[in-house]
Amino acid sequence: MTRSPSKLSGGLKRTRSGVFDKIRSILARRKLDPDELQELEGLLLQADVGPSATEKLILTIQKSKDTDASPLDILKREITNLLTVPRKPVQADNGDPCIWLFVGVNGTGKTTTIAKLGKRFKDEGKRILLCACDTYRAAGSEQLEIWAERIGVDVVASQMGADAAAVAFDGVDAALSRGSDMLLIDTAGRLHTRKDLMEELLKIGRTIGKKIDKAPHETILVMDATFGQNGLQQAKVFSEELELTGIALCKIDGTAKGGIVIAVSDELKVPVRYLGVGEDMDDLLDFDPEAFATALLSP
Ligand SMILES: Nc1nc2c(ncn2[C@@H]2O[C@H](COP(=O)(O)OP(=O)(O)O)[C@@H](O)[C@H]2O)c(=O)[nH]1
Ligand SMILES: [Mg+2]
Repeated sequence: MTRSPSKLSGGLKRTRSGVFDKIRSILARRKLDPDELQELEGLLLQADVGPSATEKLILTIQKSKDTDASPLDILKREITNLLTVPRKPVQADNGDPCIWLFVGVNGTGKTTTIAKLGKRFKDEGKRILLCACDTYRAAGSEQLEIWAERIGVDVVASQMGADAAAVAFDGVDAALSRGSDMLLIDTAGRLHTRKDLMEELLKIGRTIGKKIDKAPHETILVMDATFGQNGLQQAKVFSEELELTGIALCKIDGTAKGGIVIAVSDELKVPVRYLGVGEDMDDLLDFDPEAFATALLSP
């Protein structure tokens, strides 16, 4: 995100001009009285920061009321802290393709995010292969195939109704035989039940792991920022079942409640890695906690 601060502040426009404008004006005062603190608490909740993170932020401001630091700086620092979740990277063994699995509810932005990342990695000179395991919906594979053609990378796909783990198996085979650097695997977001979906995702994971030690190396949960606290509840289900290594939070441009990023980091303890700020291919930003906190609290 440091690379494109203006894209970041553009993506956060709705959030900044909504609740965070009000938050900024309260914080502009040097000392906050109890009423102002309560107002601030209400605004943070309104911005979807969530009860747990809101409480931490308010407590930090309260505790530092006798210091010289401005409430705005304190809030910025504490938001940065809450957003800083350490990564636990799993390195691919030498020569193995790096396997990334993308999971999440339907419509959150999985396929689009894979296309954005696929293009980015390709532009960096990596050999990219995509794999379409959303065999549940007719359009599931097609969308990924269309993106693959647009960004000029290959894709392994199958018929609707095919066994998703079998498609993942073929994808890994193809990545190995073609010497791909990375395999990005798209998955379904909805099956008959939540249990079916989780079992399918776990089966895909096991299948990949049998072929390549330590794979999948990344399991990215794709979330829709406009879902707010509901999205967070859905995310908890995924994080209970799967070893998530990161979160891509899409459609931050479409919400005034960008505070959800803080709730997600605080409650899931999974690092937000990417922010989706639009539908174009270059509308995906690397997440940087400090840059985010600064952009959130800037006019
Ligand atoms: N505004 C905006 N739209 C997005 C973003 N990411 C994805 N979308 C749109 O969200 C819709 C669903 O995305 P898709 O990738 O098909 O979701 P999937 O069902 O999880 O694969 C599409 O119309 C995308 O263009 C984003 O960051 N911002
Ligand atoms: Mg999709």
